[in-house]
Amino acid sequence: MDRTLILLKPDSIKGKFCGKVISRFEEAGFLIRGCKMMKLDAKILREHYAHVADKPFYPEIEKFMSSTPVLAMVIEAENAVDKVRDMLGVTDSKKAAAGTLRAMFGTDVMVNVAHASDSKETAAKEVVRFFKKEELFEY
Ligand code: FUP
Repeated sequence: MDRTLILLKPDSIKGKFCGKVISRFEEAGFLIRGCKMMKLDAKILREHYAHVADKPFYPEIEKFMSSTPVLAMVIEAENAVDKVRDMLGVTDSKKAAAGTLRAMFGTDVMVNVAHASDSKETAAKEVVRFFKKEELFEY
């Protein structure tokens, strides 16, 4: 079983479709291991988006991602990273395949429903970045 980090972005919060997204993960067999609301500051965003922090669009990402709290989750299933990314669709919501979460709820490349870790290695780092050990649950 693998874990992956999800951040339900401000468009999910403002659009009130967090529940629908979480339902899809649960229906697909994922277990919720951790879940909390967080206001992301510039420091954690710069760390999380280090791979794009020098891009011209980065200030917009920082502004958007701190415009409301996000819902951070750690969810678990077999092959969790690939499964979640398949369910979300590609980064650009406008290009996301029909039936994916971004095709259904997303707007564009930045306003795209949720972040999900892009590899098992990244997931391990991202889970630690956003969750303390005692915030994750075995049951
Ligand atoms: P993802 O793995 O889907 O989060 O996407 P990336 O790592 O490629 O992008 C990181 C963040 O930058 C995403 F929130 C999307 C955003 N982005 C833009 O806003 N504009 C771009 O041209 C590319 C990415």
